[in-house]
Amino acid sequence: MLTGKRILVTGIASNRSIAYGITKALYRYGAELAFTYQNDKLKSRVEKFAVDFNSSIVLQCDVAKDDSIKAMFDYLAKVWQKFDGFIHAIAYAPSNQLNGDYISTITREGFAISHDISSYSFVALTKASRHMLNPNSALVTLTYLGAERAIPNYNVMGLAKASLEANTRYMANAIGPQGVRVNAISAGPIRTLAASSISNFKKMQNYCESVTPIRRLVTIDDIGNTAAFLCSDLSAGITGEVIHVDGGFNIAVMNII
Ligand code: 0WD
Repeated sequence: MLTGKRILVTGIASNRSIAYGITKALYRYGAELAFTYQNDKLKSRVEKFAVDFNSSIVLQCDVAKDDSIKAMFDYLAKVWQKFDGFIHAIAYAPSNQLNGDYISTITREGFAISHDISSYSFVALTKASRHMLNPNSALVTLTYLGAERAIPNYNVMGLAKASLEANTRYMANAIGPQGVRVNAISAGPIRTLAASSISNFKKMQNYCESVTPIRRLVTIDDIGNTAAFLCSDLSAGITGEVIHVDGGFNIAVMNII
């Protein structure tokens, strides 16, 4: 399904990361992979993962900095002049933004950082690499239901995800004529490093599990399989979409009765 496709994966922080589940699926379906890591703390870990997926392309990239994005793609261009898309699995808000009453908690700085790292970075990566993207490339990002509904403690990250979803549509419209598709996966809650900074995350997962139509939480492999489909030509007619991979949680209400 992905043989001959070269895909760059961002946002692996551990083997629990959604990006790790996506990597497993992309590799299983035949993609050739390259990876980025945010900082030196994550370097050796991502290098080890890369070996498992038969890749030697592991590049530093902090999406908060345009120089870092440019340097990463300059380096990538030396090994891959052209490639077929990337996975954007990056988000950040200061932890003091993700706990308590939304109005009291939000700050101008928290708003700016969360939107910069969690939404702007998606188009920033695209701006810096569009000349390297083959026709039939696919860009995939990760969002959450907090973009559409008010969810306790998710707070400003919900606004940033709403921005990311609009970004997905604007990017899809702008780059579609070049043959590139852009989609988002709205994942159900999964215990990862990023999720651990959200207060009462476990409680939220227990609730989800009990009311979700499929009566289980989704896994990084569920997300990975959908990402592989979105990167493949099987999804050639889909762009600008937000696809929920949440076991149907978003379509149901009243399941506690
Ligand atoms: O329940 C969940 N875990 C959900 C996550 C539900 C729905 C969506 N998502 C989204 C997240 O919001 C994010 O966009 O999925 C994406 C991946 O998140 P994840 O797999 O849950 O989290 P994690 O394994 O922590 O990876 C996110 C990584 C960072 O990890 P840490 O924990 O070190 O912050 O994003 C990276 C970093 O590696 N990251 C950056 N990368 C480059 N430059 C930056 C940055 N400035 N900031 C964060």
